[in-house]
Amino acid sequence: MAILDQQTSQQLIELENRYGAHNYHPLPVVLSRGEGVYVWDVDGKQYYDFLSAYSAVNQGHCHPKIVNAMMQQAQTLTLTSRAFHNDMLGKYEKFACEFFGFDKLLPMNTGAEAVETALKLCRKWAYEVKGIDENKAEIIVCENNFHGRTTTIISFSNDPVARQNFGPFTNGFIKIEYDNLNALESTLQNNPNVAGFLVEPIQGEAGVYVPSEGYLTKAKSLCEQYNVLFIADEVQTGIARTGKLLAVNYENVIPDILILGKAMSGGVYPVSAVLANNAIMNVIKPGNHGSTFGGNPIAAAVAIAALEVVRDEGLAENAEILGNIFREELNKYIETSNIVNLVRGKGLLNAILINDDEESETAWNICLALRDHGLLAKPTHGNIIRFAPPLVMNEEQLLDCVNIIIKTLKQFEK
Ligand code: IF1
Repeated sequence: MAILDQQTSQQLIELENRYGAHNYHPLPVVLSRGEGVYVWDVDGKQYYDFLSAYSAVNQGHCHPKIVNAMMQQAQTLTLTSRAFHNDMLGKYEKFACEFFGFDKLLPMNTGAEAVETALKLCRKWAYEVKGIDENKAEIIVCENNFHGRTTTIISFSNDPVARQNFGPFTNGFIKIEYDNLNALESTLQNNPNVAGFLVEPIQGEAGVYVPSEGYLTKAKSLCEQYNVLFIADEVQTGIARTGKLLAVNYENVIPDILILGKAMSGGVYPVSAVLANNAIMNVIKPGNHGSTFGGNPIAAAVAIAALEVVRDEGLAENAEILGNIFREELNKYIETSNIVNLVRGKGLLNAILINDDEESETAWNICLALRDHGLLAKPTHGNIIRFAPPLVMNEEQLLDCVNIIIKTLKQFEK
């Protein structure tokens, strides 16, 4: 039988089990098509996508403008490597630098690569500009962070499943409690070799933890006071997801280093980037860093189109309005619910806390029931379910989803 013949969900899941590494535990649904806020499984059943590929599909599945940009470029010039110039990279770098307000951009592909790039940039700046002794630089990170899956990045994770048996780990990181300014200040006071502070403006994977009002402002101010770089990981919170172009915009904080990924391409192609001003980015010289696909012509064309969609379709404004409606409706239900403790988030990055312990299967079972009711979501940790639909959703669709979610949750009321 030709491998691409129509196969059932179960047959396709079995192919993955047999031939694919078991590094995920997906919800049992096999998708074959996506358009806007909808995805369809191999049996033609339609779902609202309430995960958006972990906030990579902010512009909606298969956005025509972005797909067309990719198709046009793919028929023209796909990859030159950086051994030569090409006619797309400079245009993209200029467009993105002006879009986010920075002097320079270093193009990469995945979020983790961009985080690694930011760490290298921060360390190099620390040795060559701040004057820290070589190999002594420390970077402050937060407990319960998620910044990717490379060996260096998991070196400063405290998720045992992400770390177990992957040592030895990379040194040079100090962990502090998230949303704790005293911890940040005392660490800065007692560690003269701190080069940077790497932080998620909202901790996504940890369970959509929104820090206290003013945390980012004060943290940036402490970084300035101690000549330490404020590094914002906006791979998940960026590109309009939280109701502003960047989550740091809620406090008018300008990071020294900005990390972007995911929706930088609308989920059409791997595109990530690190942005900084010349005083920092100019420490990078030829041969210091790179990647075969970083800044390739397709990535450049796709990223310009994806960012134009965010701007032209007012996705940040839409996310802010719909996010407020979403939390308002969920909070009304929570007043009388015994299965949901709270809803939290900003814009269309939200999560609910299920009234059961972390080890229970309740959140998972709720997601299975949501799937049966035509909405796809997945727990982050144990008893927390993240809700993050594409930002192109309209109010009617959102309220339809709220009804599906509440109807489903009521089935689990104790
Ligand atoms: C998985 C969630 C996890 C990220 C932030 C960097 C990266 C991510 C703030 C790395 C990636 C993805 C990775 C994916 C699941 C998803 C995720 F929070 F979004 F849900 F894991 F925490 N910084 N997040 O969120 O970007 O290399 O993946 O392009 O690894 O399971 P990447």
